[in-house]
Amino acid sequence: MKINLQHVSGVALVAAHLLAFPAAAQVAPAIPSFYQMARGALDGFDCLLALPPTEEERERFLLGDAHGFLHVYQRREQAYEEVWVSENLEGPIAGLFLADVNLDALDEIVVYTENGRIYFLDSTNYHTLWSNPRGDYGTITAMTLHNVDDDEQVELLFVADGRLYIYDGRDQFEEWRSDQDNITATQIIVGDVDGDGAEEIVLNDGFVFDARYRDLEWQSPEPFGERMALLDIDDDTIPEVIGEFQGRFLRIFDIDLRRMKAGGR
Ligand SMILES: [Ca+2]
Ligand SMILES: [Ca+2]
Ligand SMILES: [Ca+2]
Ligand SMILES: [Ca+2]
Repeated sequence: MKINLQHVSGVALVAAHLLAFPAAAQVAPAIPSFYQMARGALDGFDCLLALPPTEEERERFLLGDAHGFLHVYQRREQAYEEVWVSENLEGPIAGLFLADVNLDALDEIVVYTENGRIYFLDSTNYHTLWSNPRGDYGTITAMTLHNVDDDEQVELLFVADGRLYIYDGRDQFEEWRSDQDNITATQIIVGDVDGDGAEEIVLNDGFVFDARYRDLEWQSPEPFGERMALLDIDDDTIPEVIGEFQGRFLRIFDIDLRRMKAGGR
C-alpha cells in the first residue's frame, strides 16, 4: 500500500531544520532539541510555535497562554528561559502562525485570540505591526493560513461568529465571507480532497468549500472530528480526511465519494 503524505511530517520538519543548520546535524545534542520535542510530545499544540533561531543560533519558541499573554522562550544550555512577555492581548490566545502575510520577504507572527482579535508581530523584536479593531469579530473558533487567490501571499482563513472568512493579510480587508452563518468549526485544513485539481477548504464540522471560488461543495451530515489530517491511504492519489474524535478515535472520510469509509473489508 502506498501512502502519500499530504502534510509535512514532523520528521520532514526536523530534517529541514538540520538541512538549514547543518552544524546541528554534526553534534548530537545531549537532550532533544525543542524542535525534536515539539515534533514529539508538544506536536499538535496550536499555541506553541518554533521560531527561527536567534542570530546567536539560540533556539526559541513562542507560547500563547489562556490568560492572553505571549511568551518567548530561548534555549539556555539544558533548558529554556523566558526572554519576552507581551502586553495582555485581551483574550485567550487561540492560535499562532509564522508566515510572510504582507509579502515583504520577512515572516510575521500571526496571533489570534478567542475573542476576535488578530495581531501581526515582528518575528525578531516582537513589536506589534498591526491588529484588527476591537469588535470586528466576537469569537474566532478556528484559523489557518493558505494562499487561496491570485496574489502571492497567504490569506487568513478563519471561522468567526458562525461564518468562514477569507482575509487579506497584506492590505487587511475581508475578501470574502460565507453566506452560511451556522459554522462551528474549530479546525480548518486546505487540500484537494476530491481529486479535481483544485483545493478545497475543509472544516471539521462538515463544511467543504471550493478554496478558489468559495462555493459550498458539500456539507457532510456528520462532522470530521475535532482534529483532522489529510492522507491518501487507498492509493487513488486523492487524500482522505482522517478525523480524530474525543482525542483518540479515528474515522476516515472519502470527500470525493461523500462518505465515511466503512469499517472492515
Ligand atoms: Ca512579511
Ligand atoms: Ca493570496
Ligand atoms: Ca478539489
Ligand atoms: Ca485516497
